[in-house]
Amino acid sequence: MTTTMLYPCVNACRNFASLDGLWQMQFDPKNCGMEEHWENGLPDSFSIPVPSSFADLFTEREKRDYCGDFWYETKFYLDSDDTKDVLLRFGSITHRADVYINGVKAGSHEGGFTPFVLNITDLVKYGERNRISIRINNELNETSIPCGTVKTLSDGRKIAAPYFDFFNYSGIQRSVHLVRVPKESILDYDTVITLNNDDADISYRVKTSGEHEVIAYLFDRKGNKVSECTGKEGILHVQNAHLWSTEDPYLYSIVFRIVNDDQEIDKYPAKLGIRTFEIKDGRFLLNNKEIYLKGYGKHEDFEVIGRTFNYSVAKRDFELMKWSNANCFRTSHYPYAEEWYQMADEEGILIIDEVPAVGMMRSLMNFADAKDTHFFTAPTVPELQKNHKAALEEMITRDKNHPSVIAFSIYNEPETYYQEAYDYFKPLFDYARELDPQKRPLTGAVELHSNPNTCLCYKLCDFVSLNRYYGWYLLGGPELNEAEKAFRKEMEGWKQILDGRPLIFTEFGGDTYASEHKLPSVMWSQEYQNEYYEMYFRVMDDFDFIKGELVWNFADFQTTEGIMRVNGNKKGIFTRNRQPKDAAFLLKSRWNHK
Ligand code: CKU
Repeated sequence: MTTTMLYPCVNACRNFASLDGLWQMQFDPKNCGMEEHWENGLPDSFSIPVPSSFADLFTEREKRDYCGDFWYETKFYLDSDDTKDVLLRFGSITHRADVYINGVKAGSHEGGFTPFVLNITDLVKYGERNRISIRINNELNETSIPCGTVKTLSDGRKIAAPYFDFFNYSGIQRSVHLVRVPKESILDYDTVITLNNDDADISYRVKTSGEHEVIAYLFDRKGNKVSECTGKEGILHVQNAHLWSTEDPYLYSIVFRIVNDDQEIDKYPAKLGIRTFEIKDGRFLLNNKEIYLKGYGKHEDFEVIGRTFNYSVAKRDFELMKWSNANCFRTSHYPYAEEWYQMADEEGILIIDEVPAVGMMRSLMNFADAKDTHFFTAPTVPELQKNHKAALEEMITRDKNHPSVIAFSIYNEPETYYQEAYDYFKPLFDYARELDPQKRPLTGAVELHSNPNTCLCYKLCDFVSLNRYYGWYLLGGPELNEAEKAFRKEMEGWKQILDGRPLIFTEFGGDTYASEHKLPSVMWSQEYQNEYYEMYFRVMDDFDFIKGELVWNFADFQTTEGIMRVNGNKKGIFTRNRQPKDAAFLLKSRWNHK
């Protein structure tokens, strides 16, 4: 059978077992694992939690900063069941993996932020213990996203040198599932919603691995069946549809069944929100009503757990977003764990979903040293584009049915001012439009060098997304008034060329130390963070093509070490342990009426 990215579920037809827990791990700095056949058993391993970002678990710098090959191993047991296939599903492995079952290669995957699924039915020994061995590699390069490089130290040790501003957390960072599905099963589905007055039509398509009939059902929250349709494609009519919105994130259940007369072959249930999202006359419309985007650029990042998904941290983040009257976040700079999207559907928070296309300029100092690196002329570009395309496909395939996902972001801060960049991105935008059944708006975020006079790629976007640091990286502190003037001038430029596209800010902010207060303000103080944001809001409110503001960042987060960062990026509105800085109250009050 072909693989499926559907999130695992349990019912009479299918089930799963979690393989999360303590696995075995071994670093392979000499790259001898392959030669010595570590796929048949790790010679000198230690235990490690799965899922986890391994870096911050250790007390030794060499382990935290480890870059290169490393191996994971665990065992599992399965009873035989001839009626089902066995799938091994990884929520993500960062950045690439070769997977072996009982010493036999089962598959590989490139890209650290999307799931991959291997059909291991023929590799499993039933009624016996089985071994999963994985060779993982976390090196950065210019052929895969996110981009960066590797520095080799004089003792031969490698360290990651990202062209981006977040720590290169890696390992098996998301859950692992052993999934059992019927031989003939549901592989994927998509939905497109249209509203007709009070009613809605849900056009659906289901992909299965067989030829039997499919029936689709829609149930309301109380479990009452509200619609039914037979066929692999069809329309579920919903009378008096209860719409999904940020104020009232009502979710129905959509259920697909494969049937053979009275026999149920497979069944897959999922949540479904009835909503439309589009751009019209330069405005964002959610269910035909204008919506202004308010919120954050985020990271998957927390003390000790790094980028590992944790329900409690995520719940706290959603509570803080709602407390501050935000309605949206961008998954800067990579697709997040699937549970984020499930929770956003429930909580009524909108998502701009971003592919890990970050670091597309050669910068080792958080972009301050980067400009004109002619990134898109390198011989690595065709391979990079192939991996970028695959990451896009995996993200859109995975996330296309979430009501919370309103847009896809195809890049963060590449050098968009070269024809080569346009030629690189054009096919990726075309492909994304083809892949998304809901035809969500597409965007990409750009830094200051991509401005109205230089940017060639904004024309590919349905809305323009700007990352701007007037008053921080340039014209900061005593020059804040000058920053405001320069900022206004740039906005006048965009006004001339947007041609009906809305413009939003996907980043603006300044590093702020939570313990720092000063009157009059200085950069890094809480007072300055407030003044900085007040200046931005003054300017933004004077330009009506601006339709959203996502501040940078939701919370302080870990980065690579360097003179630009004080144990991480401190632009958070909240501290890394999720307590408010003063600016949180400013945003809360503004977003209460914006
Ligand atoms: C942020 C030009 C802005 C680039 N932007 C990218 C983001 O990942 C960084 O964290 C800047 C910053 O705080 O410098």
